[in-house]
Amino acid sequence: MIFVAPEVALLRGFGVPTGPLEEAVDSISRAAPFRQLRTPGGRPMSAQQTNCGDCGWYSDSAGYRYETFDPLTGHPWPPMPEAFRHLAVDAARRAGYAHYDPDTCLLNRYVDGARMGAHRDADERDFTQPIVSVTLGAAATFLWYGEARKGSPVRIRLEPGDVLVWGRSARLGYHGVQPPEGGTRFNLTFRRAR
Ligand code: MD6
Ligand code: FE
Repeated sequence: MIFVAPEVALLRGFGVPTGPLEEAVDSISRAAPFRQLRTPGGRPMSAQQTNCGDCGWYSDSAGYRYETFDPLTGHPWPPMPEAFRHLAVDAARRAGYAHYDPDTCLLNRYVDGARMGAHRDADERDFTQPIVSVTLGAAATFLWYGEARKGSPVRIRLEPGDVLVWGRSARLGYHGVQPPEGGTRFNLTFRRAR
């Protein structure tokens, strides 16, 4: 494990082999399809999203929030697969968080030029638990800005199976991701939301 910034841990290849994780993504997306959400301001996001777990991150004109039921299907989000939970809990433990208990996983799908602009993950109630983020599919460059949205970010090239864990002083840091380097990239983002 290396720290790419204070309290931002990179675990290279921690999610390898990625095949079982990718199969779980497939199965989740059959029950809760990837869809393009809109920002509260009405602009479509370029990445596509779905969720698994007890609640799911959602965005539309009503704002950013967590929903217990998938607004698209009216059903609860698919349960978090045990392989997901194990990976997230193990990665968090390795990074120094002994009691991680995520209740949701946001799945992002990036095709073509899809990217994620600088933002921070601030819609959760519990900022004492870290975020665990897993890259699957194509590689992409992740940008860590830290406390302010401006300035030149730390650039981290993430390959399939790479895992990032951040929390404590970094929990509300600004970050973004560039488009995938050919092909489709998936990202799993685990949080304790409620
Ligand atoms: C991505 N990730 O890697 C986008 N957020 O595709 C995120 O926005 C993110 O990786 C919070 C924590 C970890 C992340
Ligand atoms: Fe984020």
